[in-house]
Amino acid sequence: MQFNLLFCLFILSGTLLPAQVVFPGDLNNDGTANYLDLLPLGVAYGQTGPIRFEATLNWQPQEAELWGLNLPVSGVNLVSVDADGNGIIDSLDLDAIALNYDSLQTLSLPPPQPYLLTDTFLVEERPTLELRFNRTEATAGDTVEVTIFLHIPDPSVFPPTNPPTAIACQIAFDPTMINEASTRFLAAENSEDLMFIGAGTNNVDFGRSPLSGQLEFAAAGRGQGALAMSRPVGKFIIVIEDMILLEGSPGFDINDALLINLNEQVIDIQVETDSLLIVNTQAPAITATSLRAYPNPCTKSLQLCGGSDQEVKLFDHQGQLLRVFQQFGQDCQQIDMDVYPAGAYFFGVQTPENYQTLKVIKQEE
Ligand SMILES: [Ca+2]
Ligand SMILES: [Ca+2]
Repeated sequence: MQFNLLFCLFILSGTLLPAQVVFPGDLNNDGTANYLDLLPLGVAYGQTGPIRFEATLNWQPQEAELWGLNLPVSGVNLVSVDADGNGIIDSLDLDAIALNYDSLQTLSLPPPQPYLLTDTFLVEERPTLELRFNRTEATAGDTVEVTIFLHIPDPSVFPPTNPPTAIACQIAFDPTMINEASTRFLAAENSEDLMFIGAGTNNVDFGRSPLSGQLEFAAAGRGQGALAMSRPVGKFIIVIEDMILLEGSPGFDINDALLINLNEQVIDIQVETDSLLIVNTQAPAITATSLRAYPNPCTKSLQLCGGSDQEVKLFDHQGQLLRVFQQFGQDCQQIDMDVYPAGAYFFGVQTPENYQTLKVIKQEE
């Protein structure tokens, strides 16, 4: 009888799936814990499997039993996605990503592989990931709220069984203009259904030091099509540096945007960034060199005065240089604005005393 029981146990253990080695926080088993690890969490949310005995969130190799499910495209076993090893994939597994952010590993089994999503879900009208600033102009010390907004032009293109569920991107900017120690990520409005992770160079929440001038962000639904229609997916607060040497655009840009659906297929996406202009509002006293323009607002042309014997630059509201010309003596000169669309423009001049900008508005005729 005892022999039979032992035999049965032997047979059972032979059918158990082989042990894996996982690192908590490297959910996609690509060798590091970072924002991309939120994508598998969105896809596999709510799945359950064997718990990991003596699980810890410490960044160390941990043996675990293979789960019976893999991620659909990358093929990563769900045992890696259950980062805290409690047998259920949910938002608590986010902690392991945050705790071990940017840690590297080569000892997982199977060994780490690049996270390659090779399947594309084709849509005619591409979604757009946008950076929306709550103001168009800011100056030293100002706080700017930036909404990361996902625009889905036609929600009906996504089958209800396979909606977009997770998004990730990097956001680049000019670090000399932004006080990076003050950057903070927040949940977007009405986003109880979204998990998110955001990291910056000085973000103490994650205790890391990646490249200056870069943020990393990801948001994911909880195993549902949380991203099947237009909505804000995240938000961050930036503070403009107290000492600004240059005026113009802080160069915010979205890179490597990745939108995936529940089947872990990639949906082609475009990116767009609102304009933000950093200006110096510490207005200098009017001197012979002070720039003045009239009429302002203008329609076809304006008279630009001041800036004597200096090179004057004309920028659009995004900080793009449009034209460079010379001011002579105390004279005013007529600037033709007919060639530009309606909107805000800036003249900039480096005088012997300071750098000045002058905002002018061009109106429709
Ligand atoms: Ca990873
Ligand atoms: Ca878990």
